[in-house]
Amino acid sequence: MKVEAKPDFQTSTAPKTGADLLIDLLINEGVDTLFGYPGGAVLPIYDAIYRARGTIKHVLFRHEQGSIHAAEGYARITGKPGVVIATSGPGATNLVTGITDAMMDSLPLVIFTGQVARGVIGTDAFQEADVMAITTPITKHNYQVQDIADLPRIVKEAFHIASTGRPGPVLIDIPKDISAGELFETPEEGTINLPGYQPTTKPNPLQIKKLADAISKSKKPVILAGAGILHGKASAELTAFAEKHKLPVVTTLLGLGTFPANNPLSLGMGGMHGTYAANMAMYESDLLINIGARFDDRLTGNLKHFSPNAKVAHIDIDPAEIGKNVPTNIPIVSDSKEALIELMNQTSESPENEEWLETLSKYKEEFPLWYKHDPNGMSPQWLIEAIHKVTNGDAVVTTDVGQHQMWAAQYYNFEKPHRWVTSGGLGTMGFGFPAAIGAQMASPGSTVVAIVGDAGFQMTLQELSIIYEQNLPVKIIIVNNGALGMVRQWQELLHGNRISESILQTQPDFVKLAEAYHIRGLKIESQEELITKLPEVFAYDGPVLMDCRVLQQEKVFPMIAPGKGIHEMIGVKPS
Ligand SMILES: Cc1ncc(C[n+]2csc(CCOP(=O)(O)OP(=O)(O)O)c2C)c(N)n1
Repeated sequence: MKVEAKPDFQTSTAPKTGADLLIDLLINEGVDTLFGYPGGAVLPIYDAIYRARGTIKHVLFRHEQGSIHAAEGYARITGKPGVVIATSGPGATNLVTGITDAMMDSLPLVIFTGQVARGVIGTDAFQEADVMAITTPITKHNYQVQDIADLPRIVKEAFHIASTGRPGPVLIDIPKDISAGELFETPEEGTINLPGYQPTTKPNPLQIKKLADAISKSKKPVILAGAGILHGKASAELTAFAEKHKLPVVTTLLGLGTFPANNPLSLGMGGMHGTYAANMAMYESDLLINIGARFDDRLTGNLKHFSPNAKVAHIDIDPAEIGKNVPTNIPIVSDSKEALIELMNQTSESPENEEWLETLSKYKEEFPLWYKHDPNGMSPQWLIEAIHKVTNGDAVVTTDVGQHQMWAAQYYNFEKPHRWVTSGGLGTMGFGFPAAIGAQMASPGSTVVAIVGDAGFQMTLQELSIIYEQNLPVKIIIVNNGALGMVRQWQELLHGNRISESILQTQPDFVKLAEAYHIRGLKIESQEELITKLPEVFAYDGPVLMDCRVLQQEKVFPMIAPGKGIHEMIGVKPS
């Protein structure tokens, strides 16, 4: 049953409040959608949202965590800040995982939390939590509004900080007496006053020259492309640059799609479950050019063995990233697009690297990604390939965290940027499905597929309500192996096969569950069934949940075990 809101708009004679001012400021910032959940401390804001109906859309999620992951999906697709509202105390603390996730993956968010009235802050008032202390380490910046006159400036600064430099989450905590307070005069328009915040976007020409020289002298160059390429909208420049000088490209997990997977220069993803060619390229390289990646440990493996012979160049808009994990010879603080354009202008000579390219081609040919086909069951890797085929590789794919995430990364073959939405840094189960909601809202014309694990989906599945309510045609593919698959894999390989608490002894009937939320549900148990149903599901103009039963024992290979170097992959070939 769909519940229609009553169109009983009031012509309010109530005085304008701090909350009304807030909504006006959001509209001025071009915000079209609010992802949120109400409660006592934000009631004045929700009253203002009610009065502003028709000018700004609010989507009522069923859990604050759902709302913030949706905002992350929206931000990943649009590049614009996702805007979240939650109440004080438990509403705010339910956002903590999403805020941390956005911080780790550099996603722009502006988050509004309600706070108890100024006079009772610090008294353990009802639903009080010290949100400023809790979120200081997980936000790019946070504010607590102490004076309504500051609100216009704070909102302006928050959007600016969230979306410039290295993007990230910014939180604004608003005490209830401020949002409920009557506005006797309209505060002055906000102006940004941030003398200490001046992100460097243009590269130093001398450093660019150094890198250009290093490229022309290199015999074994390799580019590592991270999500900084997405933030700089620099995929076209990256492709042009790599092609011009025949530079092979490895992408990070979050950088998938920044360089087309089918380009002959693409080595695929590097890191723990990356390709052999990508990892050996980084291991053997004499010049590693990192553009917008943060050298996280899942990518580098044991740092002692990471690119031991390479001169390292690192282009990043965040100076704090450079030299943080890997000693860097050529540091370049810059926006990725600006740096690539400058490099293009300055690099006249290409490296003599034919031998290197041949070696890498051999690695690609000899050690491709592999899996065994089992005629009696459905391989999860095959399932991903089938989704790729039916969507022509053009869908927006969101995932949870676990084996299915790695198979999606390995087998969806991303050709274009802004099609891949995953939780890379924090590795948050429960991310994929609500992120798909935000991605679909951001891009109504796109095919959006949420590829989720049977465990992770159960962490945020309550948002099934939203896809029905908002009529979002998200396709949910549950890669159902009856287990916490990735945990099981590690227990099998690294903990003597002691399968401790990683098998899901009972499962809901996912099809009935979908139906309970008014959407179509299908159970798929064989390849044949999938082949017949998949085109139908993707042709259907509405949400569908597919519970796909895959082989439980299947493992993600190849793999770098914890503590090992990138050249020590296991499972590179079928055993
Ligand atoms: C919130 C959260 N809790 C725990 C983990 C640890 N963890 C990583 S993968 C995984 C198993 C995921 O199982 P499932 O969602 O079924 O996906 P699969 O690995 O089977 O594809 C777990 C428990 C996590 N990443 N996030």
